[in-house]
Amino acid sequence: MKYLSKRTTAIFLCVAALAIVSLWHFSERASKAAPGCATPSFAVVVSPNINNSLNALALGDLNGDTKPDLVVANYYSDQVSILTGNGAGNFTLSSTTTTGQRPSAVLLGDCTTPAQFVDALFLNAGVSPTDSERASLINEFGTANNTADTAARARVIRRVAENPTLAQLEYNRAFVLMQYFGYLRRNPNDPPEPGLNFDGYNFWLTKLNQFNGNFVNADMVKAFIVSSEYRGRFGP
Ligand SMILES: [Ca+2]
Repeated sequence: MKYLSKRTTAIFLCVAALAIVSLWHFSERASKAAPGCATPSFAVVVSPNINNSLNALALGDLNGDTKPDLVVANYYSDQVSILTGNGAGNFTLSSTTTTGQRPSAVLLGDCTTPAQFVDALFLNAGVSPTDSERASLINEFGTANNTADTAARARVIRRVAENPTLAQLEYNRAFVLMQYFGYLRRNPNDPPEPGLNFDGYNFWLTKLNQFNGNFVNADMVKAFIVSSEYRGRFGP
């Protein structure tokens, strides 16, 4: 028993000595920078909560601002998250999408076809193109099956923006808004607008669209001129 006690004490002392030497050695190494480098310093640059068990990530510019963004797969959350980079090493959580069970890898690539690109533009514009117009715009990309050709994208965007139907719709929206600014000197949803919403604006916009922008036939300007609100601006 006495022998075992001495042996245990000896082993303990040896382990303690090794630990002290290792700690001293590690601290010496840790405090030294690599040749030509500043003193090592690390700070957390990814602060958003990206959920449970980050299992894979990929770096790429997802929003076209030339600054790298991150896509991460959260294994146990069954989610994929996008973190937008500011170009200085900081990332902000911008969106999270639920996936199937246990996403374990992410891969980046341009998967938008010319047809999808053209359809999305018209959808956002609220305009339905003719078949020939749609085909003509898709043909801007030639035989490519993606939208990597930035010059073709620019041409398509310009042609959609110059679509006569879209131009008329935007003109009508601005025209109705001008009635509120010019005759009533207020926003469409400001008092004394009933409900303080855009119901009145939308009513006149719908009517102007129905008359293809002909404000005379739509009785629109006339309605503003004879309104008690407009006439009340000049007297009781
Ligand atoms: Ca970016």
